[in-house]
Amino acid sequence: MTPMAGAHRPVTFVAAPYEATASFVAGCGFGPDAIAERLAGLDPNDACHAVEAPADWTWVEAHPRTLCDPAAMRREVSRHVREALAAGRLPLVVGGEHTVTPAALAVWDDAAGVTVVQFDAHADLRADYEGTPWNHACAMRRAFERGHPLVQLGIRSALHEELQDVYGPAADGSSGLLMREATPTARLLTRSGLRSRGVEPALRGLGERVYVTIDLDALDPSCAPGVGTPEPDGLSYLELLDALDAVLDGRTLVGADVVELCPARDDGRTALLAARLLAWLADRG
Ligand SMILES: [Mn+2]
Repeated sequence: MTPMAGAHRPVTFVAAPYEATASFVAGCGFGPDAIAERLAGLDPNDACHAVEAPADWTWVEAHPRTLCDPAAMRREVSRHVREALAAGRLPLVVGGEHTVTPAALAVWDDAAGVTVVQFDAHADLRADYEGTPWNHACAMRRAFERGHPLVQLGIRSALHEELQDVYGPAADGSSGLLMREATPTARLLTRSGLRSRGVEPALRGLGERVYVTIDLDALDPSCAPGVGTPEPDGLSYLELLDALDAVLDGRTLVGADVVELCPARDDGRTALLAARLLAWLADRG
């Protein structure tokens, strides 16, 4: 049966304004509100954008912005993601800091069957940071420990120690690394690796079900300045969409998140980009 045009899965945006461990510039707790405003402003009749505003979407607040208890956050985000899935809806989590990702992932019992594809400037593989394992700098370590195959793309800031914990020692110990691989499945393509090799080497043999997490600092600060920990030499918006196209080619998006928008650092362009990105992800659901 041919699906009807526009017959996408309905979407639930799960706002998770969690901000307990910002390490540089605070403010990502205000990210979901800024994105909600831009999402509401997307016009389904806009003729110039390939991606329309999602036709059927709801917005739920997983918890209040003042919440800073990580266990309560995980419980509430998980509950809302689980409810969305049970209702046949695609859950798209809107952060908040990157710590919300492991909370969303907790709903999939078959972790090995759900590959996590992360776009980020930072590896976020630390065992703990500033006294807690629930720091944003540890988000992907938690996902990896849960047993999710992990693909990290566009990384340009990571410590030798955190990489070594997951990937073992670098073959040549150099800082100019392009790609790292580990068993069970984890792959990291640095920004340089992504530029020189393209995304395909990181996607070989990837499973069919994918959860995508996008830390907005994966993008170049020139197009996404509104983040708490900006890093030079990021992806362009188009590069990100092209890479996402490759990731989702022949694969199913089970859920996704867009995190780390910091409105205090933004002039509006990052919030708009985040809203368009979420509409794009909704379109792939
Ligand atoms: Mn991150």
